[in-house]
Amino acid sequence: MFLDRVTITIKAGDGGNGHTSFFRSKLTMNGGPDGGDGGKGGDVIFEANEGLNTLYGFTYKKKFFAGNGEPGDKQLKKGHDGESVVIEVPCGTVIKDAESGMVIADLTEHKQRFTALSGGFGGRGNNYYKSPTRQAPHFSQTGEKTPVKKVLLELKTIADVGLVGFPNVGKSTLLSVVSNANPKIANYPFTTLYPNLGVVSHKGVSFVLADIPGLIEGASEGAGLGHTFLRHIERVRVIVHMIDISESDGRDAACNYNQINNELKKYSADVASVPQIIVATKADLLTDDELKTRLNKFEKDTGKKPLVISSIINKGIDALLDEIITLLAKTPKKAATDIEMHDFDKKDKTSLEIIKINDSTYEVVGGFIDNLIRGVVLSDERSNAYFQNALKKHGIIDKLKEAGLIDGDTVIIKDISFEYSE
Ligand SMILES: Nc1nc2c(ncn2[C@@H]2O[C@H](COP(=O)(O)OP(=O)(O)OP(=O)(O)O)[C@@H](O)[C@H]2O)c(=O)[nH]1
Ligand SMILES: [Mg+2]
Repeated sequence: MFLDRVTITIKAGDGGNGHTSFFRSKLTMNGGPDGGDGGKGGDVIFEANEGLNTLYGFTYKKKFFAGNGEPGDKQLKKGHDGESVVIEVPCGTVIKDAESGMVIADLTEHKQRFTALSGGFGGRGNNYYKSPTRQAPHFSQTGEKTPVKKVLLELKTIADVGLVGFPNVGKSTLLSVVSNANPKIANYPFTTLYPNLGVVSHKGVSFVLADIPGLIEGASEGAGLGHTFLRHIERVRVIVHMIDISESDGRDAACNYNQINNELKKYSADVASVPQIIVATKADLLTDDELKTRLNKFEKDTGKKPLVISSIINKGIDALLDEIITLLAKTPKKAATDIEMHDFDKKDKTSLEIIKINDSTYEVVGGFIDNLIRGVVLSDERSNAYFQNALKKHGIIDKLKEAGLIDGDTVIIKDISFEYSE
């Protein structure tokens, strides 16, 4: 099975919580704070692998969560870091933020890696909070929490040359004749259901040739096997546009040629501007005179003079390969997909929203609060006092007042609520 587009869910590991403890021994009853820091959460990493050529592996497994950091412990023991998760994808996989549709990575080279999400920081143990004025901090910091994200993986075949044309014109046959590939060939349309790649060596030059499933009118809008396969010619440098000059399917060759070009244009201006070599196939099915007449008509209708081949009797194949390597030498390699500047891995530490729940109750939510509360243990009086001060210092109390907060109202923050007094 071939799969070239899939959405998966990923999450970096949360940071482990810091620990609160005090040193104890036979001789020391009231030692200093010795709570260790929590471990860092694992990362989510993508790695390209040339041994894969489909995203099929994601049919059943669509969730990839890295390990959480372990909590710190007494005696200043730091928690273990969470294990990173490495997700293998085929070369040519473009990764997009499923929410915004923006491209965040394009993995083209074997073993190329991209860290999509980094793990949350571990919380500080109480030892960190000791100071000359605070000898015995009874609180530690919780680990940083990481969000669940969705990414869209899209496979865009990496090949130098793409074979394009109506179904049944002989694309797979040509691939099988010139390369090491062994695609399925049959005398009916849509035999090829996904792109096949083959390596061609000709006069000391080698290039990758892709056989793309047959296109028909309306492909750019999803007809036939649809535009999903047009994606696979986005990266080719040369298109070999194949037409069946024997017209064995009863369709006019020039008309087919124009229709395919229209589909390419409708799909993208970039694809439409890729240099083309036009190839008239199945020449062996015509007499010399018939062939001449058909070629003249094609030239009159389109203004183009195709190369003539027959894959079956090996006619014109060498000349075609000559033409391909000449054109490839003149055509620069395509630049990698533009990565849109987009902070996909951004951890929200600034958002703040006040929700009025009823006349006398307000809730404060957002990344700013989540981050602030990490260092707070509300059961600890001093920690709580620090938190209340921070709410004032960062203008949150003022914002609540603007929203209507008065003496005696209730404020809810995360899983605590308190009565506000001036
Ligand atoms: N006589 C003749 N038949 C050919 C030639 N090339 C291909 N064929 C035949 O045409 C039929 C279709 O060939 P394929 O290579 O499967 O065509 P395709 O373009 O890959 O078709 P789809 O995968 O359906 O898009 C098969 O029966 C081939 O044997 C040729 O040069 N001459
Ligand atoms: Mg085919």
